[in-house]
Amino acid sequence: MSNDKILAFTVSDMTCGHCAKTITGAVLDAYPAAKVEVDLATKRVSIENAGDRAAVASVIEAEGYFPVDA
Ligand SMILES: [Cu+2]
Repeated sequence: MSNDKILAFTVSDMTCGHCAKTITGAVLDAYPAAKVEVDLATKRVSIENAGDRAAVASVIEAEGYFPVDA
């Protein structure tokens, strides 16, 4: 199930390029058609064309990070 709304999370424990890559990869594995944008400076992750907010948050949490609504 996908839709075209944009979800935005702040992930405070996303501290480096490796974290960004891990999170991006996990979201794309779950939602191959998604578009993921990461801004490390603001710890913000924007995700377009994925699942609902709770499901996408779960994917990020499964990697060991703690996304909060941004
Ligand atoms: Cu990192």
